[in-house]
Amino acid sequence: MRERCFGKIFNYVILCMSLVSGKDADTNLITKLEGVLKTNMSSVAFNWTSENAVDGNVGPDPEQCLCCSGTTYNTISWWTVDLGKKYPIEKATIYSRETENKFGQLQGFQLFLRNSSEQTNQLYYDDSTTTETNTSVFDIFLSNVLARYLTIQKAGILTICEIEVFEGDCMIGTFGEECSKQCHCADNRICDRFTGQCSTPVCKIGWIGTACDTKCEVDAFGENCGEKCYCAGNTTCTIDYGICPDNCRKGYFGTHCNKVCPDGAFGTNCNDKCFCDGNGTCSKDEGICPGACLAGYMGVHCNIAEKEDKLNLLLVIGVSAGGGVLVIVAIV
Ligand SMILES: [Ca+2]
Repeated sequence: MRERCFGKIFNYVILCMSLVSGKDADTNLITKLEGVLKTNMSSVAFNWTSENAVDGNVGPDPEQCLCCSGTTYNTISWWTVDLGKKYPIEKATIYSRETENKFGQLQGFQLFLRNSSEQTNQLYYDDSTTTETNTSVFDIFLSNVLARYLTIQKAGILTICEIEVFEGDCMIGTFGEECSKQCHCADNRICDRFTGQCSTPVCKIGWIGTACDTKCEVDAFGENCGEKCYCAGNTTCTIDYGICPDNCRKGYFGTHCNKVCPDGAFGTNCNDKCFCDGNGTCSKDEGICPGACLAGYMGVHCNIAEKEDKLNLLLVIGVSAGGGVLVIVAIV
């Protein structure tokens, strides 16, 4: 039970507060979904129709109250309710008819749940395997199973005076209608059943928002998405620790590719150097100097030493084989 009651007002109104989930205390979905849910059963005895098990009247004498659902005798008899949507279910309470011990029209039943019409029924409770007897009210705890359909079945005659289905909390990390949305709270803390607000206002690294359900934008990572990475090409880093899959973008280096190359360095992993004139430094990506090269250097990136350059460009233009004249041209 997740609710706490703090006192009485005028001796009859009890003020209760939900501690974590935001749901109303002990919400009976059968009451909440009146007019929405649909019931059905395998056969109808007398006029004890399937709706009688959800009319709010627990009986217990079906002949007096006309408030119970009852089948005729069949090999397998069943009663089912469709809640319309999936809900996390904390508990189901099933009320038998008066003198159940004499008639045995509920004992030995099985409870099945499923969350879609396509899914096959999943068995969640089998009364035939319990040793408890002389029971007229069955409380079945379901650990917040997400389900839309509940089916009760047994061999022979099935009579149910009332069923109550109590809404629970979504599993950790989920919230919203049908628990279909995901929250990413730090330390796997729970979030509000409806709004997704984390119980502590801290998200897992890489997520932001009240419900911590918004991923860091591209190239952002870390706590509150407060850091930025610069990966090569069209790649981006992981949202938590900011790791690039390959190289850094030209002009950046470091574990997260978020450090700018120091002055005088450029290119992939800042491995190339430039030598610009004066206080100028080249662009960090392509290594272009804003003005002239430093004296003694030349080239697009001002990283070719002129002396070296002269040697490199000393070209043997040709050799005259016939005249035996060797022509050497030095381009300075
Ligand atoms: Ca009833």
